Amino acid sequence: MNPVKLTTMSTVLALTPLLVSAADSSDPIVIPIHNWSSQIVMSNVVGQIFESMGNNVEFVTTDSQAVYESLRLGDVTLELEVWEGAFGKSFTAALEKGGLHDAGDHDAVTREDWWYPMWSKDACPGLPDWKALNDCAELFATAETGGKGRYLDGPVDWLKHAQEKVEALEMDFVVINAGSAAALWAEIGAAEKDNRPVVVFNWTPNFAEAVWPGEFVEFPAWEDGCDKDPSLGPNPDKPHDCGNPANGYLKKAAWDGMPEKWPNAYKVLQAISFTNPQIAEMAKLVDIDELEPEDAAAEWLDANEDIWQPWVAAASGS
Ligand code: TMO
Repeated sequence: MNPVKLTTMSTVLALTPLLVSAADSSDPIVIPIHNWSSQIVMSNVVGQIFESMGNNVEFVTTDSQAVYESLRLGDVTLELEVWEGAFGKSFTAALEKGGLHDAGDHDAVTREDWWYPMWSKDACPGLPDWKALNDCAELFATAETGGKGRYLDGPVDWLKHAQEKVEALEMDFVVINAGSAAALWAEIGAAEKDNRPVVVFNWTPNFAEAVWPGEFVEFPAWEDGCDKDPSLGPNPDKPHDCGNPANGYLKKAAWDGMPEKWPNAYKVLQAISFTNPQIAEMAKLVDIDELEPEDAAAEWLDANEDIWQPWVAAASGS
């Protein structure tokens, strides 16, 4: 190709954006997948929406804390479920370093904390107060916890700081990490058979609330910075002496390069906002109906065109 032609072509290319809206790159949009069902299904839902717009999509399984560093570097393109309780700290730290940004809130309000099914309260009627829970600690003891209560926490990458909380509040509980979300549901299901008191990590929105009525333990109320500043919360010498936010956010996050590289997909990402019932339903399709995440996503999209098609229309029409 001679230089004259090149010049002509780049002139045409330079004018193109004025005539038609910019096209998305054909490189894959990389969507990270973690270890709880709503996030996996939602990621597939959004991936299938992008594919329906002609985009290429790639899913990668990543650690749910390390993902914020990957996002800063552009190794993954977006994150669909930034839960304030579990990931607020990692997300904020990554924002301060730069390279990713807040791509807006979902409508959903979230909570993640110690939780029990209602039969635990029959055995320990002072619940949901955390001091009452602590006074009942031995009711929650098992052979492995030596007279102290057993608290089954989530997988380690959700970093709930339960051990620090137990120490800061001087609780008679032993923290055990579940290997997977499924291990939490197995623990509740096994306890249900003989109404054995249990306390486990749980969250909302989730499928579990439709299966096992229950409540969150009420710890000293969350104050911003309670996870860092010892002076906040009842123990003046230690951080982590309060509950997680009771009305937490659920955010979307994006790599800073996304708007320029995939402008149409980015507009859809901005428009996306899921509600509590929608997210609980996504988890249910996998955890109760036992669909594969991909099929759960296809089913969700089929049943909810009125919800997601306007997001796509708004992005392409403007
Ligand atoms: C991150 N999670 C929703 C499982 O708490």
